[in-house]
Amino acid sequence: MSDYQALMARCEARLEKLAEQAPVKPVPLQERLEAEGISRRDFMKWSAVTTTALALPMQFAPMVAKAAEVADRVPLIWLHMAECTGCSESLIRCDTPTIDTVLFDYISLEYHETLMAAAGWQAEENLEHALEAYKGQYLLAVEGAIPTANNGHFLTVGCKGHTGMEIIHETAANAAAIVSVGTCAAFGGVQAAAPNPTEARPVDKVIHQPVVNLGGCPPSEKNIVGTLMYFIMFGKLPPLDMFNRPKWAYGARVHDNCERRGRFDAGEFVETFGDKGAKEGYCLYKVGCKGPYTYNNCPTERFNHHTSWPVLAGHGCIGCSEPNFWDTMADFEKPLGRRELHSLDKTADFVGGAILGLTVAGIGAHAVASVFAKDNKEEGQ
Ligand code: FSX
Ligand code: SF4
Ligand code: F3S
Repeated sequence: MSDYQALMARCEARLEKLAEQAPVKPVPLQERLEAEGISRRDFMKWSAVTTTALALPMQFAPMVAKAAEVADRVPLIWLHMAECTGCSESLIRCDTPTIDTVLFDYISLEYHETLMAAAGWQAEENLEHALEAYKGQYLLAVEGAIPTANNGHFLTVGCKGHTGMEIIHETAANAAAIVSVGTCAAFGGVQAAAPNPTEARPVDKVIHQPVVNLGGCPPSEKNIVGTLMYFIMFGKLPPLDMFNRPKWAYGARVHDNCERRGRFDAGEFVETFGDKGAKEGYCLYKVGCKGPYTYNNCPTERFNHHTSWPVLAGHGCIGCSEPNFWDTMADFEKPLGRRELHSLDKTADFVGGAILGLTVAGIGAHAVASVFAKDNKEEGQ
């Protein structure tokens, strides 16, 4: 059996098993979508787009649809640690519901501090019940870093005053899979930026189980829902890169798919915000764009109903899906120059250094091209 056939068989068997379980939600997904004015045709289109985004062959599209329909059989526990809740906002903050947001509501969301109606003791009880009832089956999504200084007491959650460290250990113990949603949970984020007074750490440095890291401050709704879909379909973690990010979402540099890449190649750069080049949509490298060092699918998937992404809105990428970006990518409106990235990680050093070398060589050549372009223009004036 080829790898591809084995993957397909695994997916079919998993979906059949899930379909045999009693539905958790009283109203099937299809009816919910119809109630929101989303047609079957739109849903099938979404399945095809999600299949492509997940880097799966098109034959998987009906399985993506099927996985969405049985998504309510997969319990999801979503925790908030030290963070801003922008990751949840990225997913739910839409003026009209999309298939992704309806789906998020349709999944058996057992616990989510900012979305659930329960509060206080009731909320604590819900979490305890979910951990017991779905032992070994639930998907654990964590938003935010875990403060570890002072025995974790920089972060206590709920009326029992448990620390983030206690909660993460308890919930991770029997999770079927763990997803760090956003750069804070994945790499520490802003609270882990120097001097990191609370000694905030990423989830995978606090527990020992494997974790999928969804970089991005915040990650797009596509990267969050796509990862949930992958788990529903295959019951396992997707192929990951060196920072444990799913390759389907973080396999290419922002720079590789940027719509301004032609400008970069032509040596057409914005020199200062608001200049003529900015109005013409020139490349933002010289005003600090970190797209050449950043792995994410923002240019292709975008945010908020596929409306826009940072570079399209006119600001450079600040590298928000990379480890320690607050420290390594700043100043956000100046080019990095020859500074090394990820100085704590030798492999990353090499990769970052190699990318940087290529880019700087490219910039050198383009700078020459820019000078010629400028000279020609001046001569023609
Ligand atoms: Fe962090 Fe998510 Fe940035 Fe905020 O919670 S990744 S600060 S968008 O919300 O964790
Ligand atoms: Fe796009 Fe930034 Fe690369 Fe320029 S440097 S092409 S704006 S990603
Ligand atoms: Fe973040 Fe850069 Fe995308 S700043 S949102 S990775 S374009």
